[in-house]
Amino acid sequence: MPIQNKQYKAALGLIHASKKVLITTHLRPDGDACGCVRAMTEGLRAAGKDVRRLLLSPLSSWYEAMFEHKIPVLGNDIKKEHLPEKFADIDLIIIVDTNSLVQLPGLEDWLKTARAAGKKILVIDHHVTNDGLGDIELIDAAASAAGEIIYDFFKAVGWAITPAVAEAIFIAISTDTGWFKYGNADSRIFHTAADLIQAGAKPNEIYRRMYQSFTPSRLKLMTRMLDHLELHDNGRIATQYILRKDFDETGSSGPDTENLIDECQRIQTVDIAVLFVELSDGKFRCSLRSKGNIDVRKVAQKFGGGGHTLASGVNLQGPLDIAKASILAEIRAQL
Ligand SMILES: [Mn+2]
Repeated sequence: MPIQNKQYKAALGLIHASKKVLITTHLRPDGDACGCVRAMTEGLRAAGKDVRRLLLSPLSSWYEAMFEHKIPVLGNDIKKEHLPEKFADIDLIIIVDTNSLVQLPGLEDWLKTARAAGKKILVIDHHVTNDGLGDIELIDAAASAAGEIIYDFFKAVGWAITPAVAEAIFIAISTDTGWFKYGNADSRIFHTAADLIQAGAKPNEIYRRMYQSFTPSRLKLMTRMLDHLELHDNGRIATQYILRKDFDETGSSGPDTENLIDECQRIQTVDIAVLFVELSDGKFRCSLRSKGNIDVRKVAQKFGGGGHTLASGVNLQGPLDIAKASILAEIRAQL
């Protein structure tokens, strides 16, 4: 159901009632997450709010440039046990692009105590998976990106779409639609994109920064992944993996895996793409993509993960062979 105008007004009421706002987003922030954090920062500062931000994992280099200075990362720059004192004076927490505790590791306890202490939480999200974390939630599962909801929010409450806001939201919507080529790239997103270009977003510059900014290490990591490509079920399912040693030997790191899963979808027969990335704790991050014939969220959900119909993810225990067999079995059950 589309978000009602009165919900936007209620969210604005929460913002007006606060002075110091903390914005955060999910683990492994993507373009949508970063674009939302940036756009909300701009809007809130223009509204006279004191804005602070916290990330749950480091940004990839191509998103770092979106922010005027480095945003602290939980675990690296701020210890979990210091959250209460660090953010004691925050009165509003805004969570963008997720509403799930599994996507906010390290924040669970603090969110609970913060809420009990009277801090308010505003959630802006477009995922179906939902822990109901907010006092007010702007949730639109039909939105292709959380940035789309942020755009509607700005319009509904009369906040200015400055060139900086336009750029941030354009990054959010373009990256979450795979540069307007996934199944979620509907007419609404193209209308929004047109408005944002009108407001100052420069697609060619953004494209270069987001998609033509590989380091040689990242390209080498991609070739490793492609070397590990296997096709199953007459080419309908593609599996790939990246191990810790692939990162070490190519000089790349976790954020470099972003979007690499899409490469194998160039193969005509491939309907479902799966990428396993070995994590530092020995588990595997399994990402799933579908061209549309199967709902990969259902596959991820079977193992406790979540996401969207065409893009989902879940963390699995190793070893890789077992993880792969379980995922393949579940995909076949869904087909
Ligand atoms: Mn998103």
